[in-house]
Amino acid sequence: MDEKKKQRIMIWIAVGVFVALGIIFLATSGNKATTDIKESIIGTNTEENSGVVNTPVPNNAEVPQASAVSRENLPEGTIELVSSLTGFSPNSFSVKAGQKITLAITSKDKSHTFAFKDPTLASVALNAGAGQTSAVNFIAPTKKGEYVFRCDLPGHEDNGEVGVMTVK
Ligand SMILES: [Cu+2]
Repeated sequence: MDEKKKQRIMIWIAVGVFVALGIIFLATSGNKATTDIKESIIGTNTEENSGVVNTPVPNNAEVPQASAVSRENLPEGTIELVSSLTGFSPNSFSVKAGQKITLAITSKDKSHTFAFKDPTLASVALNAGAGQTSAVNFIAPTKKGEYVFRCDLPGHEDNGEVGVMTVK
């Protein structure tokens, strides 16, 4: 093999390595870009992308429409209750006075509602159809104590669909 041929082979090997490195670089940066896009679309669960709307405050007469949401999108720290014909699970939870709360109910069987008995919290109202999740944001009362909630559909409270929110 003469020197010229050797040189040509060396050049082709160099070009091959260069192209391979280029492909690896593009593939890696491409993956990173995809991840970035995914993260910007999906993100972490925050209030902004949860689909939960409305933040009624105590003594607010306006009853907002609770939003039907996907359970997976609920923001971190959401108080999640499962409603069924036999009751809420859990049937009690605690919040801090004046704290902003995201509350969600998921119905296991039939349609259910969530409503406080205390009229100052009349604006916090949820209803979820069978298998659905419904959520609302609200500001916890500044008055500490126990606030009874229940499903206000006929007969449901009598069947045990009742619970207590403690404001600490
Ligand atoms: Cu019910």
